[in-house]
Amino acid sequence: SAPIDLAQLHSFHVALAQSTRVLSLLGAGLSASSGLPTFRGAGGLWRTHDATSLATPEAFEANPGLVWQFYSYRRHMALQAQPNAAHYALAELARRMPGFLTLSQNVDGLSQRANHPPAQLQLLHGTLFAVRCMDRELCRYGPEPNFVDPIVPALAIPTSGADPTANTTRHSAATTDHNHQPAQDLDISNISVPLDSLSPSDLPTCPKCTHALLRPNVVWFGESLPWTVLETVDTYIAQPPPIDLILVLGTSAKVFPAAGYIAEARAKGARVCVVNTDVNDAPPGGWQEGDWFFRGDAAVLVPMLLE
Ligand code: BJW
Repeated sequence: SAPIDLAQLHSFHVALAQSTRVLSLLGAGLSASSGLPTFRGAGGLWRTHDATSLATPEAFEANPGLVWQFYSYRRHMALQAQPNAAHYALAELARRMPGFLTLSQNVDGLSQRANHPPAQLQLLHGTLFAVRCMDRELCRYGPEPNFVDPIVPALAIPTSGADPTANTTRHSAATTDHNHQPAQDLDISNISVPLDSLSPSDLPTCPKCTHALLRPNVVWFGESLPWTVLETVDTYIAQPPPIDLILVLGTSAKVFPAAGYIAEARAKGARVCVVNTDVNDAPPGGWQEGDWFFRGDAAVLVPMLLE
């Protein structure tokens, strides 16, 4: 991390001490030092795998095996990871400030595992650890919590060591090593390989209707965020007194409507504090007078800011 500007840190501490209503908007950078790749940054999950080809309803329709393999890998990684000091500092702030609300774009479950008070945590993009039936009209099963890893045997994560051809040939359920290793042994390039050997019968099936596939309870591009979440956030923003601060932590702030909450909070008079390793990731609309920018690892900086 770059050396912290102590004058800026002091000015932020003064503002936080005078605040009663604070929003935080979390992104993948918050979990980066827990070992989970970000989406768009260096080493990002989607640098070699086109996001829109995996995180859309159309992709699931076209190749549910490939999309499930991607999510099975992400579930496995997230279960291996531990919350970091930033997750704990935010949970602690929530406990001491009733007017604090966290809006998390992260689906990794780490804020929950850091005991963030659930009433002050809104999951904008859902969670990896719940599933629902693809048949929303007749069946409507879920969302139901599900932490089983692998969720079905065919989605066990292959280890790169187990099969020397793992990085160049396609995996089938038959070549999968069920005694999987920690996530860091895994070569992510595996998931870009077409999984034409995975048939729908290998994939998680709805226990209620017993015929439709289950899907992860995340928000894909083109899908609406959960209505209850949108309503809770809108009510929080509309309700007086005005919001004092919005903390924008480890997000590229490129995905809407999440990124739009920064401007909404500003419009209510909030000052903006950004923590990011990349100085170029300005909030939408650019920097403004009175903003704070702390460059570096959120896991180091967030606890310093919130102490
Ligand atoms: C560190 C660090 C360290 C690294 N410390 N920092 C307005 C304008 C244009 C388009 C739209 C618009 N409104 C809606 C759209 C369309 C679309 C959209 O936003 N497109 C944009 C790409 C332009 N939005 C949608 O489709 C949304 N739905 C919608 O609008 O529905 C309308 C509707 C209404 C009614 C009925 C039907 C429809 C849905 C968006 C869902 C996004 N879903 C994903 C996937 C979730 C599942 C999964 O995880 O697989 O959410 S996309 C992906 O991006 C994921 C993330 O939550 C999200 C944000 O990414 P994030 O967290 O910011 O990660 P990165 O990688 O981008 O950034 C990491 C940052 O951390 C970087 O800045 C690093 O520098 C930094 N960093 N290490 C601190 N250690």
